[in-house]
Amino acid sequence: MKPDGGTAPGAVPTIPGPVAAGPDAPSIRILLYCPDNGVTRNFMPHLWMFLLQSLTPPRHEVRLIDGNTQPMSDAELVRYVVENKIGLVGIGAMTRMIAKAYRVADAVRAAGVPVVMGGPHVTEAPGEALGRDGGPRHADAVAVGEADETWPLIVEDAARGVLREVYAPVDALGKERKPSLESYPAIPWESLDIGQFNRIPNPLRAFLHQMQWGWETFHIIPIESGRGCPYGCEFCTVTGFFGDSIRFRSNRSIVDEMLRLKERARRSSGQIAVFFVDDNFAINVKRTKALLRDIVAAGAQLSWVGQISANLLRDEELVDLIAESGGKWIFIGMESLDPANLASVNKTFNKPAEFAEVLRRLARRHVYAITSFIFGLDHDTPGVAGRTLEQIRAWPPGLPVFGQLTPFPATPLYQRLEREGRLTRPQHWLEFAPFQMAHTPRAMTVPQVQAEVHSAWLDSYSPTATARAIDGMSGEPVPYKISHLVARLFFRGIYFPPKGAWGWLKLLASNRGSILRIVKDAFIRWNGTAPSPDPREVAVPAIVLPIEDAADSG
Ligand code: B12
Ligand code: SF4
Repeated sequence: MKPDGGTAPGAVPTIPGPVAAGPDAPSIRILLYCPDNGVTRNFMPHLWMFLLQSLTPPRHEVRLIDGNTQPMSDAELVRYVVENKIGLVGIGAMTRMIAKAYRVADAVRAAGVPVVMGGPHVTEAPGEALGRDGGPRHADAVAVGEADETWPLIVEDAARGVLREVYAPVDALGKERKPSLESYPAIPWESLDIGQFNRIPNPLRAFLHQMQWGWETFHIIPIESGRGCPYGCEFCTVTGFFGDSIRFRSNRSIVDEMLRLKERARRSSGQIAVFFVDDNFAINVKRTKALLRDIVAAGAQLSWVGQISANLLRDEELVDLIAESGGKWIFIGMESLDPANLASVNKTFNKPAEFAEVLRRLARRHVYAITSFIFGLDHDTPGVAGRTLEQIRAWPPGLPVFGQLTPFPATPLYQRLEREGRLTRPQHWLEFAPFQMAHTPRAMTVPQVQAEVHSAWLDSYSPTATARAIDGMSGEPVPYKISHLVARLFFRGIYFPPKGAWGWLKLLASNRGSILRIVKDAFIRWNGTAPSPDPREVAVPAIVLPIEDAADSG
C-alpha cells in the first residue's frame, strides 16, 4: 500500500491515558523544525508546530524554528541544537519538503540528537524515514497519522531515553483511532512570539507606526475547525490521512480562539486574518452555518480565507454568512473544466457548468475565489490552458492557480499510475523539482503539460490580465481593489518568484497602469462627496494572501 512497502510495523504503542509523571520525571528541551521548500516562502505559520507545543506536557520546553522565516544552513541548525542542549528534534514535512527534511534530520542525528518525524509524508511512507525500504535511515522515530494523542507519549519516551520507532494512534486492539477534536487545546496565540510571521515589510513598519492606522503588523493565522473529507478525490491525500470520519471542534472553542486573536491584533495595533485550514470548511453545511452565526453573534469576525468545494457554495444563506462573518477569499479546487477529467479523478461532484454562477454568487458579496486547476489529467489535450483561460476571463476577477497532476505517495492516483506502469519518477520527492511531472500523461507529452502550465501562469498574471481584473471591480471600494492588486502580485510569485528588490520594482513598473488607475480612483472618491474611510476602520478588505503555493483541497 505504501510506495516503499512500509506500513507501520512492529511494536506500535497504543494510546495510553493521560501520561502520568512523578516529581522526578526527567524533562527535555525539544526543537520543532519545519523545513522550507527551497523555492518559495510560506506566508503563515504551520499549525502543527503550535498544536504540538500546546500538547506538550508542561515540564518540557519547546522551541520552534520555521525554516521559511528563519533560514539556517544544516550546520547552523546543528550548532543551535547542540549549543541549546536540545534533547529531541521533531521535524514535520509535506512530500514537497521531505528531501530537505531528511537532510536536516541526517545532520542532527549525526550530532547524536534523536529525531522524530511526522506529518503527511512520513505517514504515507513511514518505512522510508526509518530506512526500511533499503535506503538510508533518517529518523529515530516516526509519528504516523494524527499525533495529537501520541505526541505526549513520544515526549515522555524521549525524555526517558526509550524512544520507540513507530507511534501510531491505535486503540488496544491495534485498530486506527482518529483523535476527537472535542478537547482541542487552546493555542495561546495571545502570548506566542509570532513576530517572525509579520507580513508588513520592515521598511514600512516605522511609517505605519507613526501613522497609527492599526497596520503595524499583519499576520495570517491558521485555525482548524474540523478534520476529514469523505470525497476521496483520487489525487488527494486528505481522505487517506484524516479519514472519512469528519470531526469538528466546538463552535465555542473556535469563537474563543478568534476573540483572543482579535484582542491580540488590537493590543499590537495590527491586523490578523485567519486561514481556516479545514480541507472542506463547509463539508457539513449546517454546522458551518451555525459556526459562522456564532462568530457573528460574538463579534469575533476577522477577515478569513477558507477552502470550500464548489458544490457546497450553492447555498445562498451559507454565502451570506461567509460574507457577514468576514470571509474574503474562498479557495475552490475546480481542477478541470472537462467533466471527463473530473470523473477520471473521482471528482464528479464538481460541475463545471455551475462554476461561473458560484463565483458570481460570491462576488455579489465581495467575496472572491482562488480557483485551482490541474493540467495533465487523462483527458487533457494540447490547448487546455487556452480553453481554461477563455472561461476564466468570463468569470468575476479571481486568483487562478495551476499545477500539473502530481502522484503523492499512498494516494489512489499513485497506486493507479503505478499499476499502469506510468510512474517515471516513483520517488519524485527525493529529487524535488518544482512544476516537474513524475508520470507519463495519457494524451499529452510531459513538456506539453509543463508548457500549458507555464502559459496559464504567464497569461493569468500578465499586466493585461491584472488590468482586466481591476477593471472588473470598477464598482468596488478602493481598498478591495488595492488588496486584489497586491494579492495578484504575490500570487504571480508562486510561479515567477520575483528576484529581490529590483525584481519587485520591475513588477510594479510593468503594472503601473493598474496602480495609476487605483490611485486615480482613490483621488476621485476622496475629492468627491464620499468621505474617505479612516484606515483604522477599514477591516482587512480582502486578505492579502501572499500564498506561495496552493493546496489541492476543497
Ligand atoms: C495549510 C495548508 C497549506 C499551506 C501551507 C502553509 C502553512 N503554513 O500551513 C499552503 C496553502 C501554502 C499549502 C501549500 C501546499 N500544500 Co498544503 N495544505 C495545507 C492544509 C490544508 C492544512 C495543513 C494543516 O495545518 N493541517 C492541520 C494540522 C494540525 O495537520 P498536520 O499538519 O497534518 O499535522 C498533524 C499530523 O500530521 C502530525 N504532524 C505534523 N507534523 C508533525 C511533526 C512531528 C515531529 C510530529 C510528531 C507530528 C507531526 O501532527 C499534527 C496533529 O495531528 C493541508 C491539508 C490538511 N488538512 O492538513 C494541505 C496539505 C498538507 N498540502 C498539500 C499539498 C500537496 C500542498 C502543495 C504541494 C500544493 C501545490 N499544489 O502546490 C503546496 C506546497 C507547499 C509548499 N510551500 O511547499 C497536501 C500534502 C500532501 C503530501 N503528501 O505532502 C495536503 C495534505 C493537502 C492535500 N490535498 O493532499 N498548504
Ligand atoms: S481534494 Fe478537497 S474535496 Fe477532494 S478529497 Fe481532497 S479535501 Fe476532499
